[in-house]
Amino acid sequence: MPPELPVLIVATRNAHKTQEIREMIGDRYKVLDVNDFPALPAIDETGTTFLENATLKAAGISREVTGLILSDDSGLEVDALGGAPGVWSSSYGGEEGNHPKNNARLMAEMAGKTDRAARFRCTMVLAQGGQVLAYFSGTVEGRILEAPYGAGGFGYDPLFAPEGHTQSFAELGPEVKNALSHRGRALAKVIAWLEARD
Ligand code: ITT
Repeated sequence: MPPELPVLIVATRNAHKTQEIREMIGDRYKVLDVNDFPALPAIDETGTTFLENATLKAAGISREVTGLILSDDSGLEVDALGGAPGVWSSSYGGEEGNHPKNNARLMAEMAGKTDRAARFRCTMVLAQGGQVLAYFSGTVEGRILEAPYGAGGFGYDPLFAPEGHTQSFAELGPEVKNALSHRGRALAKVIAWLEARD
């Protein structure tokens, strides 16, 4: 029998985030998320920064579940919108986690804007037993497209083309996205930290 992999629990209800993290972690860890622990309470994201919310999620879940916890708080910052939707990316369209409504609002707000510069940011926090172990961040610069393109990814991916590409994250597919993305860049630092520790 092959040895059991250590477990990493992602403090998210967003299965897309978990899937991307699972693909990038490979066979280093068995990746679960809070959907695998239905009795867990929801964590209120009352922070005003990615780091505050990532810390609330990782520390909160690590008080409830034994083991290594990783949180991901992320969002899209658009220069022409003064950095919005930012920390509030998930509910920009008025309803938490409603990606079509979020994208429709982004398209409406960006109508006629010539400055299309934007970036995704991701902050990750590792925690265990209620204690924060370390935090990491990753950013990818890019631009907001004039219309949605592609069916891959999630969230704002059809509307975001990373620097150096004309296609959206949703068109480029998971391999290219993971290699360039805010989440991929933050997670590479997490993996390096864990490898140095273990
Ligand atoms: P959890 O809090 O349970 O982790 P969530 O989706 O609500 O799930 P956040 O509060 O961090 O997570 O909000 C992140 C939002 O930012 C997400 O819902 C998308 O709207 C957007 N987002 C983050 N990463 C993205 C990505 O890789 N591609 C497209 N949109 C992304």
